[in-house]
Amino acid sequence: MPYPHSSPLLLHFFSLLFTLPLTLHSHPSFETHLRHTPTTTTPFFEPTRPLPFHAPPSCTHLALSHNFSNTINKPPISVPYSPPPNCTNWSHIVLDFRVASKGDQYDRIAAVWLGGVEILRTSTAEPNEEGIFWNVRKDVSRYISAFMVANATLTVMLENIVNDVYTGVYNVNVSFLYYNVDHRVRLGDNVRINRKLGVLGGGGIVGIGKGKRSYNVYEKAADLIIPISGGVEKGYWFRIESESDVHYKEVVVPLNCYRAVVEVYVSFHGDDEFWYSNPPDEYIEKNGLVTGRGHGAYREVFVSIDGRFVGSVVPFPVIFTGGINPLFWEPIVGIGAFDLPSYDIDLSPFLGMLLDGKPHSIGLGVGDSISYWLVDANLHLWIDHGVDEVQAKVLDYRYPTLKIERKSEFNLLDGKFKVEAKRKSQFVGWVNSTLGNITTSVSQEFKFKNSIKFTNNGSDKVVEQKIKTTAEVEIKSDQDVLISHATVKREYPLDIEITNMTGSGNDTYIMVTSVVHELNEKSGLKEKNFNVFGGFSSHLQNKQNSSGWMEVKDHSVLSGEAATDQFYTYKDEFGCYSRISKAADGRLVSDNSSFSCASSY
Ligand SMILES: *[C@@H]1O[C@H](CO)[C@@H](O)[C@H](O)[C@H]1NC(C)=O
Ligand SMILES: *[C@@H]1O[C@H](CO)[C@@H](O)[C@H](O)[C@H]1NC(C)=O
Ligand SMILES: *[C@@H]1O[C@H](CO)[C@@H](O)[C@H](O)[C@H]1NC(C)=O
Ligand SMILES: *[C@@H]1O[C@H](CO)[C@@H](O)[C@H](O)[C@H]1NC(C)=O
Ligand SMILES: *[C@@H]1O[C@H](CO)[C@@H](O)[C@H](O)[C@H]1NC(C)=O
Ligand SMILES: *[C@@H]1O[C@H](CO)[C@@H](O)[C@H](O)[C@H]1NC(C)=O
Ligand SMILES: *[C@@H]1O[C@H](CO)[C@@H](O)[C@H](O)[C@H]1NC(C)=O
Ligand SMILES: *[C@@H]1O[C@H](CO)[C@@H](O)[C@H](O)[C@H]1NC(C)=O
Ligand SMILES: *[C@@H]1O[C@H](CO)[C@@H](O)[C@H](O)[C@H]1NC(C)=O
Ligand SMILES: *[C@@H]1O[C@H](CO)[C@@H](O)[C@H](O)[C@H]1NC(C)=O
Ligand SMILES: *[C@@H]1O[C@H](CO)[C@@H](O)[C@H](O)[C@H]1NC(C)=O
Ligand SMILES: CC(=O)N[C@H]1CO[C@H](CO)[C@@H](O)[C@@H]1O
Repeated sequence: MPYPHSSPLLLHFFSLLFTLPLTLHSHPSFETHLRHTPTTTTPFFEPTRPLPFHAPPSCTHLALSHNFSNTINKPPISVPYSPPPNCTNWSHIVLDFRVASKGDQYDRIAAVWLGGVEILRTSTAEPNEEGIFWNVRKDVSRYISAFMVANATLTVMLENIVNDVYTGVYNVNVSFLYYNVDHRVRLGDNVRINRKLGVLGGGGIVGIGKGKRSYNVYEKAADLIIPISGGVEKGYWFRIESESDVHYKEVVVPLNCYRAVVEVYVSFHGDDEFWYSNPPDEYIEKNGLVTGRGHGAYREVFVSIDGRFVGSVVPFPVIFTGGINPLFWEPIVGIGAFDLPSYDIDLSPFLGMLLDGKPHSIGLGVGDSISYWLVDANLHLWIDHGVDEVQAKVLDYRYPTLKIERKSEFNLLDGKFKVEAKRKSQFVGWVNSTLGNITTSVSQEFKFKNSIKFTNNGSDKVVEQKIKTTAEVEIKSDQDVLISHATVKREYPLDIEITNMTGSGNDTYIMVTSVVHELNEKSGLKEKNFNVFGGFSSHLQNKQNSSGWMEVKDHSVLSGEAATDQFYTYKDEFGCYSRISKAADGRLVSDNSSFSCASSY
């Protein structure tokens, strides 16, 4: 049975089939999609694990409530923020982002900042005439220093267009839930060096389990967070239009800082929304195609200090709710669509460059990019309160070269394109603080493989991509004794297939599509405290597969059938959680979760 629609399904989409003409010039800021879905009372959601707070919050505070109507080209919405006056008993904070919308609307990108520090990057689902709603919860305890600033400003950017055609207004509420967490399981103050590479989308708290109160014992939130971002007028994020469009922020790092981590937030839009499916420019030129979606399929977000490369990120390819086949993403949205991952890079080896009391320029750019990327970062700093100054020095800086190989083979519209890239870097530096003289070695490596195949005169397409990243942070004392060793390995396989056929109607065609998408992460940490080694490890497997078809006329979907299955498993020392969610034709078919993984996965 084709997708049942009470009202005519009018769904405008922009698939990664780049041969579609671009008509988005009237929407300069968005790459999004319009659609009407059948009645559903199920909230939209991104399947993930529950937050590890079992008791109700000490207090809840509605911090911002706004209807995002015709907000295009306007500054974001800002309100003053201060902690609720008589709510003192809390140690952790959860952000609750709640949205309701009704009407016709594209999907939109949005972000939340506190004092310019980004605390959530999210995107919207596309509403229908009956109205839809959802909420996103994220543990934001790692930003606690931003919450302690007196008279902070809370800012939400969500550029939307409302006119005769697009009627959907986004009603957004931002609330904070303050939790008082039992610290018994924390190694707490005995842990002299608390380091952990960021957990993707996990907000730093990793313990879960039925009736358990277990928390990430290794993560101590930063004492100070400096935003690496632009002015508030256009949202704090930098809008990056090309590979040469690097944005800089001058920062002065306190002289008693002993640890630094930069956290990068990123999303891709416009001609780069589907960057992983973009063919080389040569193919577009030789075939005389009118599309901006080119420049090959490789992208790398990089961070620099005073013009020196200090780290990079090949991002997880988040698919927004209008992407590839919009029918896939209701009510289950794509992995990361409601809570985009951020990426941590340990900059402690570079403190020797930063600790001179002078401004230094932190740069953000996207290698090989075309218009446009929204990128900003938070510089998390840990302060030694025992001294006014610490000493630091960079011991090893070698500019890491990128190995990249591109193969391109095509005849008219059919062809095959391959990119393989690899970068490995290692940086070493010491910091002499009241914690001792600590040497930090940070190594990062990624391997990137992408293949795009066009057949059937360019109308069928297969994309296969694999990203593997490894980050390691090793900390040694001045006696060359290993104090801590942290590793995070990630893998993001993505397979997309699109077949295009002549449709049944006048000027219609049918696209049969499938997507298999994964975000896998293994992290491990070994720490030595008073000659006792402690450890922690976690393993996340998050896989979505979707298949279906849609009948299309111009950019509108007329009918279709679509299903998405998601398998989520997370394991660590404290327990295991698994969740299997299935949706078909806009309805949630099943959603089963369990704290005993063996039985369900
Ligand atoms: C948003 O719009 C709804 C419906 O028009 C209205 O009831 C509500 O008061 C508005 N909220 C705000 C914060 O303006
Ligand atoms: C907070 O304090 C104010 C004034 O002291 C009081 O009126 C209010 O009831 C208190 N709220 C809570 C939740 O205790
Ligand atoms: C704060 O939390 C602690 C621990 O849960 C509790 O013992 C204490 O009574 C709380 N204080 C207030 C003022 O709520
Ligand atoms: C936001 O809060 C207002 C006031 O409490 C409420 O009327 C509205 O339904 C809320 N919106 C959402 C999306 O939760
Ligand atoms: C916070 O802002 C209020 C009102 O603008 C002002 O009266 C108060 O002094 C400010 N507090 C601080 C600590 O800046
Ligand atoms: C740095 O090292 C020296 C010699 O090892 C030591 O005397 C000094 O106290 C240390 N400085 C700080 C800030 O800890
Ligand atoms: C800290 O350790 C490094 C590496 O062992 C050494 O080169 C440096 O001189 C030490 N710094 C101080 C202040 O002791
Ligand atoms: C291939 O596509 C091009 C452009 O759409 C068209 O001109 C040509 O006739 C097509 N060739 C075949 C064999 O269908
Ligand atoms: C799909 O094929 C039809 C002809 O059957 C063609 O008109 C249309 O442009 C193709 N669409 C895409 C996205 O390649
Ligand atoms: C197909 O569409 C064209 C233009 O929209 C129209 O002139 C023609 O009558 C239509 N044919 C049929 C069979 O509906
Ligand atoms: C997802 O993959 C599984 C295993 O290959 C398969 O049984 C299932 O039908 C797929 N689901 C969708 C919606 O494609
Ligand atoms: C194995 C199991 O628990 N299956 C359940 C999954 O959820 C659906 C409804 O959401 C139930 O009908 C199944 O029994």
